[in-house]
Order: sequence, then C-alpha cells, then structure tokens
Amino acid sequence: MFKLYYYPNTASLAPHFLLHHVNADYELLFVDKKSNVQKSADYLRLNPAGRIPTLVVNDQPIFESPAICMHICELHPESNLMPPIGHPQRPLFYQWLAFLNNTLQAEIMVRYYPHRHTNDDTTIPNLVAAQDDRIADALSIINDQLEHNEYLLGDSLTACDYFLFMLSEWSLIIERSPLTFENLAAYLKRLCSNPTIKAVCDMEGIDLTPFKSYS
Ligand SMILES: N[C@@H](CCC(=O)N[C@@H](CS)C(=O)NCC(=O)O)C(=O)O
Repeated sequence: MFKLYYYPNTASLAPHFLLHHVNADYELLFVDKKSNVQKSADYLRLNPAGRIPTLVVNDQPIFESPAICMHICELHPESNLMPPIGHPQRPLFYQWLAFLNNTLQAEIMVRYYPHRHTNDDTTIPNLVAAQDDRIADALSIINDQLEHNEYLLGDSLTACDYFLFMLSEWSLIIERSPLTFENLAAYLKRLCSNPTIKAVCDMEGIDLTPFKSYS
C-alpha cells in the first residue's frame, strides 16, 4: 500500500499518474497547501523540506518527485515505465528525468515563487520575464527531441512523459507556452487520450481542454 501526500496539480501529479498507471493499491492524503500544512510539524517529520509530494511505502517516507517516480517504476518493472538496467535507453531516461526536474522544473519554480529569489519586490516583474525565457528555452530543447519521437525517449511511453505532461500544464501560463511549440503541442494533444492522464486529471480537477484544442 502506497500513501501519496498530494495537492492537486502540484509536483505530486507525476507520482499520482504513475501510481494510477501501474494499478497500485494507493491512498491519497490531501495536504492543504493553501493553509501551509506542508510546513506543519507532523508533515515536516515525513518531509523536512516542507514540500509536496511525499510518498510513504512500507512506513518509509520518500520525498522529491523524480525519486518517488523512479521508486514506483522499480517496484513495478512489469509496467515498462523505465528502461531496465543495461538497456541503452536507461541512461537517456536518467538524462531526461534530470533535465525535466533540475532544469525545466527548477526554472518554473522560480517563476511561480519569484519573491523567494529576490529581496527587492520591484525586481519581480523582471525576474518573471527572465524566467519565461528560460522556461521557453528548455521547452524548445524538448520540442526538438519530439520532432522524430512519439514519446520523449522514442517509441515507448515512460515515466518521463508523465513528468513532462505535469510540467507542461504548469507552463501554460507563459506566452511561449508548450502549445506554441509544434511538436510538443501535438505530443501533448496525443497524451490527452492516455487513459491515466484522463482519469487522474479528472480526479485532480485539471482541465485538458487547452491541450486538446491544438490543431
Ligand atoms: N523538488 C521538489 C519540489 C516540490 C515542490 O516545490 N512542491 C511545491 C508544490 S509544486 C510545494 O510544495 N510548494 C509549497 C511550498 O514551497 O511551501 C519535488 O520535485 O518534489
């Protein structure tokens, strides 16, 4: 039994996709981000970073969304959501998951929490504008990768695609959004037919209409 501490449409979304995809026995525990419950003493005992998500497996809490994703993949090798050790695509899986988390997600986080990155509020609009460019630069690299690939790693869906879908949803607010990149927009539209994406987005109240409207 997995317990996922989550809040809709946050970094818990990728692990939620994976738990659903592998048909895991899991429980969702709502962390009220609006009331800052992620900073409560009880939650900090599970996750000293005070961030969402946390996954508890066999009484062991794990934090950091990509680590949680890899752990779920390893516990469910039959799902083929991560290439096996020794497979030539295994390092590419690490590469793309790290790029998504350490580059794209890191830039998006500054965009969403700019006040944490300056001690002068008048600089916030500039910071946001700079971040929008940095996010678009990362999206452009992904768009190139998708030119001849159905999924991020090639022919097969992996956990990286679920992670990318999550970050794409968060990036819709920027002017050069994922939907302005041809290959990425077409890929996201295809992913909207994925039964896990449909079911989990429905559960979390995430509107898929913007992705579907790309033509
Ligand atoms: N690197 C972490 C980031 C997690 C994170 O920043 N989560 C956000 C929601 S998307 C959060 O908990 N924000 C509340 C806060 O920072 O207080 C991960 O990937 O799990």
